[in-house]
Amino acid sequence: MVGYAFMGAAHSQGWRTAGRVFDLPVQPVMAAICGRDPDAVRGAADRLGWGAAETDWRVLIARDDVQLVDICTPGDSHAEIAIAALEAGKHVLCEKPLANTVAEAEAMVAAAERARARGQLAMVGFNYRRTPAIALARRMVAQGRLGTLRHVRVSYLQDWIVDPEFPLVWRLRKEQAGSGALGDLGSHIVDLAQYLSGEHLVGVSALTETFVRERPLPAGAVAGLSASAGGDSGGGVPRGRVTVDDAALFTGRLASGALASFEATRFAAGRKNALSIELNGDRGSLAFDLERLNELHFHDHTEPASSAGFRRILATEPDHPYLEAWWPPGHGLGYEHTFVHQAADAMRSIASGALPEPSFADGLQVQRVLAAVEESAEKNSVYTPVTPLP
Ligand code: SOE
Repeated sequence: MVGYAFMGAAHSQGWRTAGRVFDLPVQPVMAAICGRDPDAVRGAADRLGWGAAETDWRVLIARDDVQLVDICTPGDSHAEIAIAALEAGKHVLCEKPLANTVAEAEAMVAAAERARARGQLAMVGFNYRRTPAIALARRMVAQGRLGTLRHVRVSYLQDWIVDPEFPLVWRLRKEQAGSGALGDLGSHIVDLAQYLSGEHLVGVSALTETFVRERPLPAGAVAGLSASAGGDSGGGVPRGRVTVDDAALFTGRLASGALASFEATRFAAGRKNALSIELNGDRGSLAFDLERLNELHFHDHTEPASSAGFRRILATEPDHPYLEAWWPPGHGLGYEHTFVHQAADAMRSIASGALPEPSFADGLQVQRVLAAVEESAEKNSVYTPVTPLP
């Protein structure tokens, strides 16, 4: 694994646990973790359960005991590491969004296609697909339970930068993160909208905003979503420019003609990690809320109006996706389990040779939607087509 901050810890939890819960055809072995600071990466290796620590990712991918490289770094290094790892014959799992630009994502897809011919995996880490209730929703849509889809309504709301004195961490710098709430949160909900509907977005109309344009520079390294500003030596804390969006709102058209709406923001005070989805079809609707992630709400519109209405399905039963290996019925799962499921699915794809989902091509498709959103926002919401995959 390259990177060991918040996402590195989450992915490590997945690798540590997957083979102990699921009956996997091949087992993950946590060979080595990589980061630039020798003491910090050694500490992370011990804490997270990795066998060795490296300070240069090129050395990591050259190791004979490394067969898969898991990339958990900021987006500006995804393409370089992923392409080098694939060319070195390694499988790759890359954290979302796949890249910072469409051009990088295209180069990654080309490398993934060459690698696929050699039997290598290239998968992107849209972990929420692996929430049992979301995977169940996908199954129900594919079974036709919603009929013809009319609407997809998704939002992903956080509030960790509402305070204008929250420092200028890497996630607020375009050169490292590519974009702000759009790439970080918007990429998840675009992926989920397309995954759940089974369709691609064909065009979007968008607004983006950066509410706080300057912030104090951070004190030292930052992991996760908390940080403090640099020390004040009398002259005030130095400040820098925020170069990404704080919020992105957009509407979109799916290939079938269904309409979708999206909201991604880090300025929804009181909303910590609130991802909600609703799908409406002519035969029914589904609703999901990440803050109650074991529940899926279903309305069957074919039932008599006198008794129809949303009912709660607890996605905790043995025949629900991923639940066969967990606790007895009704004993719920949490955020971290999505990473366990991701690790298990990666192992299964490697063993079967099946194209992993989501693939790098899926990641590129999302990247093209994000680019269309940015283009539309620059043109004051002009409807902008999404370049289709070949
Ligand atoms: C920060 O907004 C973040 O950590 C995202 O980067 C993750 O993808 C999401 O799962 C939680 O929030």
